[in-house]
Amino acid sequence: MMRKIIILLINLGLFLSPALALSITIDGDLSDWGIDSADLDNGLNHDSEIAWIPDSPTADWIVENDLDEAYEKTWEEETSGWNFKEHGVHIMGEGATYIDYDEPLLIDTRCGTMWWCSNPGGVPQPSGGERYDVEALYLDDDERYIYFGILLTDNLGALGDLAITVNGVNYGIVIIAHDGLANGSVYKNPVWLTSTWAEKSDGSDIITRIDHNNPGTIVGTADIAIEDAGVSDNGKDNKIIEIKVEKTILGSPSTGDKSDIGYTLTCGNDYIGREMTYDYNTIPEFSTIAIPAIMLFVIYMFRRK
Ligand SMILES: [Ca+2]
Ligand SMILES: [Ca+2]
Ligand SMILES: [Ca+2]
Ligand SMILES: [Ca+2]
Repeated sequence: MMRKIIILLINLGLFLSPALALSITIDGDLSDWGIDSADLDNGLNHDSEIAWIPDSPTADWIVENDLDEAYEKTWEEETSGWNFKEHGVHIMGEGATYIDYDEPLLIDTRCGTMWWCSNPGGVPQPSGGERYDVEALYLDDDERYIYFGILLTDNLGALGDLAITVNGVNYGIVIIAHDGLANGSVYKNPVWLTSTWAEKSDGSDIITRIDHNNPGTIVGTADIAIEDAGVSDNGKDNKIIEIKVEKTILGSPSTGDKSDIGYTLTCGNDYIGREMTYDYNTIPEFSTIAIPAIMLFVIYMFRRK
């Protein structure tokens, strides 16, 4: 009898333990994604494409460092003029497979297509120069968590919030505390602030931060670390933002479900985003496992009598 109870408890314990967990530590370092500081230097300053490839075959990612080679110049804040800027790697992939990515233009909404507009055809990203460059976004999941890694120029005063749409439901994660919203807070159905000067090339809004007056419903807290990347490019130091959030907070997406992920600074001078695919089913809540297990145990004890 006692032996059978122990076997039952061991089986329950095995069932509860995550079979597939990524070994990612939220410490503001992307070495555990397979991208160390030497890779970052090669990727940012020597235009290496392979330097950006993460270890995990299920990681979805996008890199858009500096100016896309399709464009000759972008608006530089420091000179208040249209200047040539370094061209950089523009690719997106899953695991080690990747394709070229064309970074779209921004539309300057202050002037539309008027002749005096800063650029009637659109403004290449990052508008304002390297100071606003958001360079890479990495996404991955295991059975319990979703993980995010973002590389960008050190611009802590202007960090936006992370937008995630899971199966049609929108969530926002507060990246750095602002306007009474605590960092790490996850809100469901928030109203978003938008760029005051630009929109996307398809005319849609560039969303920046959760509107603290209409943040939606708080549904949980994410782990966030923001640290120096240890590398600079075009004379500006870079930061890494690393985030981990429980899938149950985001509606428990299943294998094959998709999410739109987007990130930008408060100005919207450079947005980064892509669709990610979930590769693992979410581990159910404890109660959904424990209750059937307890019922089985009760039935077992009843039949012994
Ligand atoms: Ca890490
Ligand atoms: Ca850059
Ligand atoms: Ca940079
Ligand atoms: Ca961009």
